Amino acid sequence: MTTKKIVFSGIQPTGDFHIGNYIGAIKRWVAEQDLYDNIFCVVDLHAITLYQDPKILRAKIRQAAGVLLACGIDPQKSLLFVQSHVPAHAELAWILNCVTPVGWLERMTQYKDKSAKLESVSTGLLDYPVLMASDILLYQTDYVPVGEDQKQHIELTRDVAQRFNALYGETFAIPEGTIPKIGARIMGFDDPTVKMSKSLAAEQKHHAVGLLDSPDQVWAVLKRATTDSGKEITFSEDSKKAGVKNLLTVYQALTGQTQAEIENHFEGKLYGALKREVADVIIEALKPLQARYNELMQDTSALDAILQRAAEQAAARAAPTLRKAKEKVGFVV
Ligand code: ATP
Ligand code: LTN
Repeated sequence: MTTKKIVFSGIQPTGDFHIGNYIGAIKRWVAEQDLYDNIFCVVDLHAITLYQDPKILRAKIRQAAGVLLACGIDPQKSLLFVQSHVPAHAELAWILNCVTPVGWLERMTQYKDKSAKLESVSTGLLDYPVLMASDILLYQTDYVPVGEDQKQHIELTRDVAQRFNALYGETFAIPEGTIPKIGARIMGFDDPTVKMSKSLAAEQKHHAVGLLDSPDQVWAVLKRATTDSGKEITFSEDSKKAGVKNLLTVYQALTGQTQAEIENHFEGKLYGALKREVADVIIEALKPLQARYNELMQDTSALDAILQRAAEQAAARAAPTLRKAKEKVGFVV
């Protein structure tokens, strides 16, 4: 029997999951479930690096887990749990903190972007990537499927693992980030110069399509999507055409068609038609998952039971690596 490679990935319960999260990450988690030994985590410890209203956070954690199950994460094939339910994540993060130079963290572009907008920056925000390294390294992960924005954090995870291994001896597997070929960075529909994100979606009405949005809501966003003053519908690299390219990329990721097929299909059509067709493809993709979500959330006790069982299993799987790390640094274990 060949043992399957281990996949770990996480998502923050910081808002409503959007089509960028789906295309960049969740869709692949689901599609590749049979190939790997999968561990997926709702990273609530990461979420509080920026203040969250406690009541809303509690609801969003369950919503996040519910949406992932509705998207097709199968608890028979994958562990799906909540990060704070497994204390090993925070424990290993502390140990890794002690081998991570502050300079490495200050260089992270996500930290620079997020901290620039704040009056007061928490230590947690700076430390965010070390906690992420802990998530990944605890499970001897081989692959980390994420969107492009997480590439730098995965590199840091590898550096931290290598540094720990060099200082204390072989302890952690060195993971590899896997970025999708299509849709690694879906841009905001209202502004194709910025990455679509949950935080911007909360502030800007026409920024993103949420996975639980109604057909009317989807169309309200799509019909206002930023395009340009031209009329060619092509996958052009011209920065002026970034809006059109973004719409085509969403279309491509959801239909699986080639760029040539898509450009052919839209030849001679107007931007209005492009927006309508992209909206329809999104609405169709969301329909089945929304139906499953509504069913699942009627009684959240089943969901809570899944999360609890998975947390126990995750804790058992994390324990040997945490113990090894503690032994290596010289703790009495
Ligand atoms: P926030 O605004 O709260 O930082 P986010 O929308 O950036 O949230 P995350 O929870 O940070 O979402 O990311 C979850 C997963 O979705 C990660 O793998 C991330 O790389 C991916 N992802 C996030 N935004 C996009 C995007 N616009 N295009 C493709 N993948 C994305
Ligand atoms: N930082 C990630 C979320 C995350 C993650 C992880 C992703 C936390 N821990 C471990 C992959 C592996 C983000 O998407 N913002």
